[in-house]
Amino acid sequence: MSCIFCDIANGILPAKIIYQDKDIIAFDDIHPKAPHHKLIIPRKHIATLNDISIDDKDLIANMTLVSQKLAVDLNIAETGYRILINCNKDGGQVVYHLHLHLLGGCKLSFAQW
Ligand code: DGP
Repeated sequence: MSCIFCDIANGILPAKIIYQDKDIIAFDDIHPKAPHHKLIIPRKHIATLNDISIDDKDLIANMTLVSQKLAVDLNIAETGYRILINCNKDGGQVVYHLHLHLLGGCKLSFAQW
């Protein structure tokens, strides 16, 4: 099955990539909900948060560390930011490739998630 984020990770679809390593890639969200809205994804296809296992613990930890690094790079670490993962329909997940949202650059409301 085709996956937009696999295509971005594989260079098939364009994206404004701001970070990459052998396991993780980060890029601008196409529909930003804040002045800074980045997506951090694993290169390997994991559909939802329900699908991670203990074998993915380093990957998930490293995705969190990438978000921290990006917050510093974007100069929003001190003012503040939010990271979140939507899971399945009621969680608001639209793209079924695990991704961590990094939002910042303004005072975030709860509804802004
Ligand atoms: P979620 O609702 O958690 O599944 O968030 C999916 C996000 O992915 C949403 O904020 C918009 C973003 N998005 C969807 N398609 C594309 C795309 O083709 N390129 C980029 N850069 N972002 C996308």
